[in-house]
Formats: sequence, structure tokens, C-alpha cells
Amino acid sequence: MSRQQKTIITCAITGAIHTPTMSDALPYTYDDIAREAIEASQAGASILHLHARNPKDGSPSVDPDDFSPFLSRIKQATDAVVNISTGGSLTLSIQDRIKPAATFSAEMCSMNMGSMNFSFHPLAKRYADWKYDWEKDYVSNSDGNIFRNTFRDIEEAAKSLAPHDIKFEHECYDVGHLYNLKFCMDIGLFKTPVFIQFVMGILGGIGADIDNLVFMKKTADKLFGDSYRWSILAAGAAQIPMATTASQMGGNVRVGLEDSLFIKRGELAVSNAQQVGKIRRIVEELGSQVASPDEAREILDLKGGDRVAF
Ligand code: KMH
Ligand code: ZN
Repeated sequence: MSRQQKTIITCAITGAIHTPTMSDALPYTYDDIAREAIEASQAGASILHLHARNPKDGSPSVDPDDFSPFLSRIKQATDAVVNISTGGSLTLSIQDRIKPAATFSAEMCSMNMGSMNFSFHPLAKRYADWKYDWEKDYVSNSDGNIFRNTFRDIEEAAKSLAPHDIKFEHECYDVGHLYNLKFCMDIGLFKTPVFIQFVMGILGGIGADIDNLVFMKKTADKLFGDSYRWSILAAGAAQIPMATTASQMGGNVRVGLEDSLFIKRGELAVSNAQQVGKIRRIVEELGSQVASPDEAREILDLKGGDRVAF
């Protein structure tokens, strides 16, 4: 595959699946999510990956009413591509999880490409002072939860969202998920170029190291040839180092407090924009340029920010 000229930075602003409110920097009210997203866009993120939370206690929400207050403000203040999560929460059905993306007819949304025991239970031993009641049990029970994304779920989500002409961020947490995507493409579920997010370092999925990244990339080259674009998301302290490596391999990068609360090993980030600014400086220092939102739209063949419903 030819090397892409510009690097797309996605910023995942708040998450909810695996990030309780453990850092004061993590936004969960409407105002804070809007402000963090706008500042991340100003710092160089062309795509904003967004979850919503219950603004009272930060718990995961897929209620469209919890999205609209910040979506409209982000749209007024930026021309960033809005990418709405369909991951939602480990315990919700796919039908509930796709409601926000369908309601707002987003330009992009996530699509998780396989079922797995997406687990973060070791965190429960490391934290003592939880802010809200739901957090400790949600985290410690994640070792028994299956994040359900069956072939039937994926097909249902793809067919329900097809009329909205949404580009999917195919979240692939292991090599097998690339084969799942290939199967789904062969039965006509997704338009090319597909956009693959290599998700590394989640317990239950592939580890975040360079050998594994090369393996993911080689497998994707073999399966998809020129019909895919890719990005990396490495969880935790590997976030910036792995994004740096991926950017040198022609990949795009995702940062944000959803995936890592840190700016470097052992030091909490103060904002999403701080992580965006850091990876942007690295990418530019190493001789590449960062894509604007419109350049990201062109690279990924998106429908355009004027065709959303918010
Ligand atoms: N934070 C990622 C590891 C989704 O939103 O659909 C998982 C994620 C899933 O982004
Ligand atoms: Zn997400």
C-alpha cells in the first residue's frame, strides 16, 4: 500500500467502557466533554471519537439526549469529523449501542469486530478512592463480562446504519478480528476503503508491542491490499510510543483520555489536547504533516459534515 501523505489524529475524548472517572482530567459533564473536544480539535485532532456519560456520575450512557448537548456545541465550534461510539458499555445490547450513531447520522462511528472478554479488573486492586458507587463493581466484574459483538450483531449494526452512509472505525483488538472484517466485507457489509483501528494493549486482546503491530499490519495488507486505511490505538502508557511507531509505518494515530489517562509513564495527562499536542509535535518533528478535517474526509472517503443530523 502506498504511504499516505498526511497523518490523521483521532482523539477519543472520554470513553466509558473501560475508563471510570479515575482522573480529574477525564470529562463527563456535557460542558466538559464539549470543551475537551473543541480544544483537542484546536490542538490538531481531525476526528473526535465520542461517548456519552450520565453527567451526574460519569456512568456510560447511550441515551441520545446525553449526546446532543455536546454534539451541537462541537459542531458550532469546529469542523472536526464526529465519530460516535457504538461500543457504549460492556453490558448493553447492540440495538441500544447503535442508537446514538443512527439518531445523529454521524459521519463516522465505531464498529467492534469481535466478541471478547474486554477486561480491566486488575484496576480494582490499584484504586482505593472511587468517586461514584457504580465504578468499583463495574471494574472488578469486568473479568466475567463478554463484550458481545457477534457476526449477527455486526451484520445488524451494519445494515441498520447503512442508510446513514456512515464510515466505520473498525476496532480490531486482535488478528482474528481482521479475518472477521474480511468475512464481513466478502458478504458486502462494508464499503471500501475500510478504516481499521488496530486496538492494542487491552486485556483480552493483543498486546501493545512492535512485533504485534507489524503482524497486524502485514495481515491487513494480505487481506485488504489497497482497500483499507489504518490507525493505531494503544491503551495506557504505550499510547504515545506505539502511535509514534505507527506514524512512521504510514499509519494514522488515535490518542485521548478514553484510552490512556497518561501523558508519559507515571504522569497523568491534564487534558485530551495535551496528548494531541504531544503526538502532533512528534509526527511533525519526524517529518510528516497532520491531516486537517477535510483532508481526513478525503483520505477516508467520508460523506461530509453537512450530512449529519445534529
Ligand atoms: N477505548 C477502546 C479501546 C468503542 O467505542 O466502540 C474501545 C472503544 C470501543 O473505543
Ligand atoms: Zn470508544
